[in-house]
Amino acid sequence: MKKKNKKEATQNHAMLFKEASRYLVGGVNSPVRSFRSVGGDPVFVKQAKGSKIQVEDGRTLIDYCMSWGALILGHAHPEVVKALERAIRNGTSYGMPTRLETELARLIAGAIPSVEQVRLTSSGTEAVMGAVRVARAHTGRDKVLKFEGCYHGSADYLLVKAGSGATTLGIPDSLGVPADFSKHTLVAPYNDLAGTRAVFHKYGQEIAAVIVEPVAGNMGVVPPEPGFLEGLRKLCDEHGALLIFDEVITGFRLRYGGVQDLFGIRPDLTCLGKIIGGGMPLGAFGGRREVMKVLAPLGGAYQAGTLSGNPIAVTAGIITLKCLARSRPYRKLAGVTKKLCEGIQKAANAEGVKVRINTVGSMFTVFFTGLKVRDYKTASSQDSAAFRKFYHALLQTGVYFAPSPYEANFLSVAHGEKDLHRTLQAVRRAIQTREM
Ligand code: HOZ
Repeated sequence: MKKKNKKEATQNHAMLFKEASRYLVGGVNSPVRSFRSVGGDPVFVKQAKGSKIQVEDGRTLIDYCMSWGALILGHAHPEVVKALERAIRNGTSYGMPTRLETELARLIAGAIPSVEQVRLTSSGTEAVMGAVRVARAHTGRDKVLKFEGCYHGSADYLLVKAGSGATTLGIPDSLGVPADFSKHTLVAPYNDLAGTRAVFHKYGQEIAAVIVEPVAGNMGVVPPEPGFLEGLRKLCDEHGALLIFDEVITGFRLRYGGVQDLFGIRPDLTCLGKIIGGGMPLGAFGGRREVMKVLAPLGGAYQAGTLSGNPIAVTAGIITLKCLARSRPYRKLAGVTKKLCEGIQKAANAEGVKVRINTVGSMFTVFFTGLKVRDYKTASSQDSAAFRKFYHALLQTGVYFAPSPYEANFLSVAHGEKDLHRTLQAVRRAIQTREM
C-alpha cells in the first residue's frame, strides 16, 4: 500500500459522512454500509491492499468484509491489477460480444457441476432475477419459495423476509413493493424441511422454483443441516419445480465448484456474483442447456443489460478464477479461519461471554447468543447491544468486521498469521474491556 504522504490530510469520518449525506441518500449507496445497526459513522476507505484497508482518518485496518466476500484473493491482487491495466487500454465497454465473455463462461461451466450454459449480468441481483424468470418460463408456473433470512438481492418480489441489509435495518419486507408483486413469493424457515414440505403440500403444483442460499450468509453464516439441501432437491423433483442455488456469496468461495460440489447436490440453476467479478461489478446465472434455452434470443424469456459481460469486469473475473483454479486455496483458507474462530471462542469462554460462532470454509459470523444458530429465528435471538460494543472495540483497535450482526465475515488468501495474531489480540481486549 502507498506510504502516507505527510501532506495528505487525514480526514474525519464524521465530517465525510455528513458531507456524503448531503448528496447521497443516507450517505451511502447500499444501506448495510451505513452503520445504522452498530451506530456511529461508517469508515471511509482511501485505498486497500491485501488484507488491509487504509481509511481516511489515516489508520490501517485488517479487513474481514473484503467487499462483502468478493475479494477472495485480497485487495488489489497484483495479477488482477496488471490484467485490468492492460484491459482498460483496449476500451471499457463495447456492447458487442468479446472472446473474453466466452472464456469466463467456459471457466464457470467447467467449474460449477450443474452449469452448462451461462448468462452474464452486472450484479447478483440481476443474476437472481434472470434465474427466477427462466424457472418461471421453463415450468410455466408463477410461485417461488424462498427462506426466511435469506437474501437474494433487491428484486421486488424477493424482498420478503429478506436478510442482509433488509434485516439489519429492520425492513425485511420493503416498502414500495406492491402486494401484487410479492403475492407469488412463498416463505419457509431455513433448515426446516417439514415446514417446506407443508408449503409444497399446499402449493406444489404452482411452485416454479425453490431459491436458497445453500450456505446462508445473509442472516450471518448459517450452514444447512444434514439432509436439508437433499430434501429440497427431492421435493423439487417430486413436484416438478426447479431448484435454484444462490451461490452469489458461496460460488468459488467454499470450493472451486461451489457448495453444490462440496455437498454433491445439483441444483437446476445457479446464481453467481462477487468472486466471479474479482472486485468488479459482475453476476451470472446458469444451468442445463435444456433449461437455459428459454432465455432470449433462443426463447421467449427476456433478459438484457448494456454492461452485461463488460470486458473490464470479465477480465478481473477470468484472472481471479484462473488464480483460484491454480492455487486451490480452500483447505488452507478454512484452516486459518478455523484457527481464528477458535481463538475468538476461547476468548469469549474465558470471560463467560455467550458466543456462538458459525463458520464454513472462509466465512464466519460471531453471534452473541447461547443458542445454536440454525435459522433466522435463532440468528435474531442474539444480543445486538453486545455485538455493537464488540464491533466498535474491534474497530478502535484496527479490525474491520462487517457492520451488522446479520452478515458474514470473510478471509482472503492475503490474511496471514500476523493478521490473525493482531485480530485475536483485539478480540481479547474487546471482550475483556466490554460492558456486555
Ligand atoms: N449482499 C451484501 C451483503 N451480504 C450487501 C452488499 C452491500 O449492500 O454493500
